[in-house]
Amino acid sequence: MSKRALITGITGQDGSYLAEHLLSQGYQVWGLIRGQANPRKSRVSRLASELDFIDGDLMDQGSLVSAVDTVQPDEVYNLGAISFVPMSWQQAELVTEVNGMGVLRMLEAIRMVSGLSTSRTVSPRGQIRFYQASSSEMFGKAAETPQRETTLFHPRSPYGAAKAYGHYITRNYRESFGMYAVSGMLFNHESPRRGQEFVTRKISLAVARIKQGLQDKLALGNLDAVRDWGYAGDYVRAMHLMLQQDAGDDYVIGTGQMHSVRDAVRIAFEHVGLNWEDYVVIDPDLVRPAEVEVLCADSAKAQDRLGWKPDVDFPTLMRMMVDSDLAQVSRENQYGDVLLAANW
Ligand code: NDP
Ligand code: GDR
Repeated sequence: MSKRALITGITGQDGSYLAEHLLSQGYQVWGLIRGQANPRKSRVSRLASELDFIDGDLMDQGSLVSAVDTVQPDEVYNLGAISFVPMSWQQAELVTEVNGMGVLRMLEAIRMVSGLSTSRTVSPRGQIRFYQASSSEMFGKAAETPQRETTLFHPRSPYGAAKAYGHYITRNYRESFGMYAVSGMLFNHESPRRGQEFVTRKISLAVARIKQGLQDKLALGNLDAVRDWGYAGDYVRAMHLMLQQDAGDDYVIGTGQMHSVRDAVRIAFEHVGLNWEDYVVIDPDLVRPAEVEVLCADSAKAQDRLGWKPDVDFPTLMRMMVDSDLAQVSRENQYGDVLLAANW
């Protein structure tokens, strides 16, 4: 019998890669879709013949209970979130509801459908396994670099604070009810499917447009921010591995390599034979109210216990994204069409 997985955030970057990975492993996959005629559903239409969709929203407890009850999954991957950090200063309450309370709602849905009592713990055997998409943003202004599972949290945005709540409540359900509940503390991961608001994709798309004469300048905020950027296709393998162990746990996932936004810009422009300093301008409005300056992962635990390691390094990733956007922009030119959701 093939395993059954339910994925929230199926229309996002990670949801699409994870769905592909699980389908390749012989899983039956359901994606939770929110809203009326969600336009982003078309992003996974390529997989539509193999995927099933079920309506639901992390803001709506009943819909989650109904989704879990209908699908009867072996594994639930909670990737749904408002994931753009600056949005969390503009709509702090909404982001907290979706990214924080949404985790609790999904855990409660699993608890109720599994018939777990609130007054006793049970053996994790035979239970629905739960993956929570935790984030390196929880570390924020961390007191140590690199960051590992035991590093203290110091979130710098409402997004990071909400993710910290999601992280702790996941651990709490593991400890309270014996649930197989995992937190993947993932560092930034990118791909040609990355949303255009995130810095790597903003850069790769701008480089492609500048190269083809469609754009003059690229406005950015803090060029000194340092991140540990990996490839999303590598990271979804880690998510799956985390749910195949004897018990749930927390794992840091990253490459252990640090690069600045300036490095990202340089690599991308160099790839098309241009000098970034001729094109990049600084827009102070893009600098965040509280910045996370440096993040770098110590993934020794995941490497040791899961046997996980990334295959794609950051320069290769940036060049992959530029190549993909060059192809997209040239299609856009050819057909006079705006292929905003392309590369999927
Ligand atoms: P995306 O922004 O690409 O996707 C977010 C997904 O969440 C979309 O499918 C969106 O669906 C869904 N969503 C938003 N609001 C709700 C809601 N109320 N109910 C149900 N679903 C909702 O994010 P990524 O794929 O990059 O990231 C996946 C997860 O991993 C997120 O939780 C993110 O915070 C976390 N994360 C990401 C990292 C990264 O570097 N990519 C690193 C660490 C953590 P819709 O189409 O309906 O808007
Ligand atoms: P981040 O990713 O906030 O780390 O969150 P993002 O790509 O938005 O920013 C990375 C760094 O680049 C700096 N920066 C800019 N960022 C954007 N978006 N646009 C700009 O013009 C710009 N200029 C400089 C930022 O200040 C920041 O330091 C991502 C998301 O996927 C989260 O959901 C996830 O949890 C974390 O990664 C880990």
